[in-house]
Amino acid sequence: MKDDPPNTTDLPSFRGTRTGPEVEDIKQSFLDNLFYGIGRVPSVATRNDLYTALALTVRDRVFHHSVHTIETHEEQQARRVAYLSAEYLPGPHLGLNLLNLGITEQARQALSQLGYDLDDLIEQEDEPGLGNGGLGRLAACFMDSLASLQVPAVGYGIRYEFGIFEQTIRDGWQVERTDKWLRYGNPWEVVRPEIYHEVKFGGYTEPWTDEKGHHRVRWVPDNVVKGEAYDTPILGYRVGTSNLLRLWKAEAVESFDFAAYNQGDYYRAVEEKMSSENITKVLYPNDELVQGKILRLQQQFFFVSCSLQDLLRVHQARGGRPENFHEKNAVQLNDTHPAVAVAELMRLLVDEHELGWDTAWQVTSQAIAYTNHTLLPEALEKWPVEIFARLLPRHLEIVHEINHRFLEGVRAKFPGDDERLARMSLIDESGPRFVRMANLATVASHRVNGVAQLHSDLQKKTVFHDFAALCPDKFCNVTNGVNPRRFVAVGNPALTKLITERIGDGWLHELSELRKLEPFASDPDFQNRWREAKLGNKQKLAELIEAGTGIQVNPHTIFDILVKRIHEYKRQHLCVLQILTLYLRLKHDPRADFPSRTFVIGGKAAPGYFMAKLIIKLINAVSTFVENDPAVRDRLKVVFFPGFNVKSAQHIYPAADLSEQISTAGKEASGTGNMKFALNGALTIGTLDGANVEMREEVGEDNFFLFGLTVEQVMELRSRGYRPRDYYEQNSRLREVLDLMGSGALSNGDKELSRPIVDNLLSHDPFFLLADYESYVDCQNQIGALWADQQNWTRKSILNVARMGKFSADRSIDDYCERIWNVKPVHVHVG
Ligand code: NBG
Repeated sequence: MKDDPPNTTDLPSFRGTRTGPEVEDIKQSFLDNLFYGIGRVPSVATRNDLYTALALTVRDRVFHHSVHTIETHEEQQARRVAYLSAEYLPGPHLGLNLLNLGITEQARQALSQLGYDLDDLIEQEDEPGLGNGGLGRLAACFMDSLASLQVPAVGYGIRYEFGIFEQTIRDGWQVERTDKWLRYGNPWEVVRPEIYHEVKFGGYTEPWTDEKGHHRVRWVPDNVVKGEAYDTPILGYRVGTSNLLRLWKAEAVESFDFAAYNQGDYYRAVEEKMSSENITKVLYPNDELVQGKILRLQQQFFFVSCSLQDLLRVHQARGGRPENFHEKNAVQLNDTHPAVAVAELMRLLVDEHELGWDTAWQVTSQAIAYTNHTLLPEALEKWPVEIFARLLPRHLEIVHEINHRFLEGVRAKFPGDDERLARMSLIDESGPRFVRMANLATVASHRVNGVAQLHSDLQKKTVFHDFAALCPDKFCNVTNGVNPRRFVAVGNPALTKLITERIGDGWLHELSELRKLEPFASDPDFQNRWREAKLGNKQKLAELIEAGTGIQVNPHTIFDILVKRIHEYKRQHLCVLQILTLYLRLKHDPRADFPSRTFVIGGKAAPGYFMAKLIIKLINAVSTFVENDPAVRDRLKVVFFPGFNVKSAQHIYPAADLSEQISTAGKEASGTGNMKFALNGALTIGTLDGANVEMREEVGEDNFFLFGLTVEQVMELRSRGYRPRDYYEQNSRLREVLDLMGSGALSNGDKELSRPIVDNLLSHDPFFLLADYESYVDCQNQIGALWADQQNWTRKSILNVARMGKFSADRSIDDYCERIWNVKPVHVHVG
């Protein structure tokens, strides 16, 4: 037996059977994994056994890349990115890993020779729902792109035992069920019991003087929890690089409290184990008031502390010193969830590594950068000082010290401006005291970015106005992007084949190559095939819809789709107003001249967000209402698609004709669903909000359906005094729709059901639905008219795809590397 770790030249070749790319290799290793990986023979193997054997087969090949990546990165000691995110929504791994390895077809053949169907096994995979929506999905797209661009990176996060709830619909209402994604195990992760860090909570601090006479502080915690590393390899597209997603699971430091055990108190002994493990039990759904939820602050601190300790450990193992940590590490905060990293890195550097405050601050502020993902005031995190102090007494002292020094600088620049000081302070003292996490992140970061140009501009005018006045150069923009490998190549094989036949497959590396499609936009043959691909995707979605809801939809109608988290600012209820407008048109004139439509709406509502849940109920009520009316049933369908997640998204985007991006201008930071739809050939109806603005610039205004107020108009209307009831009174069409909603007709005579929505719209309408209604309905009518001209529609669809190159997450990552991280790719050679 050889004990020394092998060096690169000893590593098994990619072409050996265990990790080889040929059909025979895959067949053999699939059977080996079935027999020896999970101890099953084909005659008794369940579908999940077969899936697991295939996943292990693919994982072997991914690990082959991982070991080469680790070796290369160790050798080169390059600067790397640490992406800190409380959420990741990676979606199912199997299909994408096959694509990235370039062995999808070989695997398909290998399985078919054994009598199995690849697509069937791909469908078997449950996805890790470790995030809420766009923010978590963006983190996953970024991990893919970092690896594909060969940027050394590690994603840090939390291994929630229960991810985002599963959504089912009962009697039209959302019902939440726990997401037991680990039920059948997870073949993609490997636990590393030897990589763990201890995380302290509570207790008190005490000053002491070290032998050199320096003033020091010691934190004496109440309890300590252990974070254990679970690693998932993230392979790039057709490259050697496979980076790590390292998620932390909380464990008790001791499995049993032996003192308690010895006293015979068995239950108290196990209690600590249970309460420690609670920390990573469950993901918090967003859009709820989380203020004061101690467990959430525990989660944030837990994963941040593990991650920073881990980074420092690796840095030192590579010969680095704490004072040059920032030279080797770019730490990105994905929103404010990991913002406590600022105080924790300072604590680690000052208290544990004995750096002076100023040096530690240099290191911290040059290492850390922060991405802001929303301007909604209720989503800007702040923690009651009292809770913060109880859980993180040392960190509160550090926050106060940072604040003290920071405010001195502000005072010097703006003497006598106490209001400014109060606004910029890390502590909100206007009422009960809070720690403002966005301010903490902003003060400490060398860069703060928004996620679309409009959002970044608004940031400087609104939430970060004072900070931008102090240091304008700190603020920049990086427009979001999405992963075309997952959302086109894996999700939409028909379109991928068509595109690749015309322009080759270079677009999967460099999305701007899609431009080469432009010359074919009016080519009748290409157009026909384009429509055929779309129709096939719509047929598949129709099957899924029928299986999930029992509703039959006609793939020849316009598939008009709105999928995203349910929120009033995203205005799913504006879409409902449009549906009822069409309904009433049909009732008034059964031969009304507009194309038949299938509306598909999907998304989860936060369990505690009453209005969002009511909107789901309303959509379902409208769905049943039109379905029960034989006079409209064939012209208008409304489907609420239950359980929208990454996996179902991969079937939904490819089937859309029309993408609804209808948030109130100024509210959606970027949106990324908008990009996924357009890349799959949907035309967009949208407001000038988030990344819609840039998408419209790229695809051309003729190829984008714009409606609604601009940000400036919204602000102007608000300051003038918005009176939604005026719109109701002046627009008879709108009045009829709202009256229908309020009449109880949609809900078997129950007038109370939609009352909160109708009342809210008539009296406050904080998201300006009524103000935008007319423009929206007019725009929808134009879209209906265009549908009749299929050639023109298809031409616009092709042009949309051709001009979406900018919205690859690869481009976003390039921008981050250049504008924020100063990190360069490292080529990994796989033998
Ligand atoms: C969301 C925004 C989206 C944006 C994603 C990713 C949060 C806090 N923000 O508009 O609402 O696309 O972040 O940047 O989830």
